[in-house]
Amino acid sequence: MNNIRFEEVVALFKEQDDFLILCHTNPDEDTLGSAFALYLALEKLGKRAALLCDMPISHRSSAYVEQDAFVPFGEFDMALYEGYTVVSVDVASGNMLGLLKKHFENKTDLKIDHHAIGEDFAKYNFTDAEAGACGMILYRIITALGVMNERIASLLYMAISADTGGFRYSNTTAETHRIAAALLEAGADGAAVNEALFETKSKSDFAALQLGLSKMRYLCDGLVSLISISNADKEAVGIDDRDLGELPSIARQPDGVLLGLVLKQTDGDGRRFKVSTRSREGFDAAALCAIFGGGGHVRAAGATIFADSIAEAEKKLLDAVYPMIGDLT
Ligand SMILES: [Mn+2]
Repeated sequence: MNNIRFEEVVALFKEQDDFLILCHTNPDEDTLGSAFALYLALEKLGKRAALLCDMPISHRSSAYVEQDAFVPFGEFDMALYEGYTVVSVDVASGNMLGLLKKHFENKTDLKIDHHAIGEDFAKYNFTDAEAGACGMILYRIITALGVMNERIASLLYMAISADTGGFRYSNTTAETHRIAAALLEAGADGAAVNEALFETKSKSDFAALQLGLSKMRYLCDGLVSLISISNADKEAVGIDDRDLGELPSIARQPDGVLLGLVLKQTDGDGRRFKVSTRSREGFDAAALCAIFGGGGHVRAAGATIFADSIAEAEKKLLDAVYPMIGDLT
């Protein structure tokens, strides 16, 4: 553990001049909103900042986050960022860095995160597991730096609203609402952010939804629901992994379901299966995912399972699920 205090985090941003900000792979609106808000805040302070992610930004964030502000990953040259202070946001582990892992695992200076379970891959770690979103931590840092504005406020509101499911999930606390209120007072366009996040879907989102619902099965007397999606399934309807982000919360929605599971084959050699979980009170999704070396939060977690077929990946997953469900019934 190499935790640093909040004051030291703020001092680091004041003292250093050049920053490289890292997002997690499969970027969601929390990592993107936090990173882009920090980028704008550092620019306002007269610092040099660069953004890096191994994948394009999510379409839900595209009204607020500029793809063009990111260093194109294919052109990334480590030599150009010598001496930069490397800061990761919303990244719990080296694996969450995705393709950035080979450059930055153990070469990140500061990790800013809110996942309860994670790895110390950075020189300094500032993790607040009480925060429902990394955006809440960035709100505190940017406020302390004195550079909040309307645009940054909307980005942080987006980060927080996304990770709390529009302030509906159990990670939503009084503090979440206090920070959201402060962001609205600072000029965040809350209604527009929430419309973009929750009331607007692309055609690909609907194709993913149709596919997901057609694949959903109930297990364990309806306590568990499972959506399994192969690469061939995705190809058949012309969608990719970025379109599937809503399915885990859909899997948890049926009344009586304690654990919603989405198992998807990911691109590459076809042996990697990503499991995304959402649970209701009484089931620890992070503990389930830890069995496979993954992690996350009690109600939302993820892991990667290696298998030769989707049937084998399902079996490995369910062999871990059944005893945990059995302990509850
Ligand atoms: Mn997050």
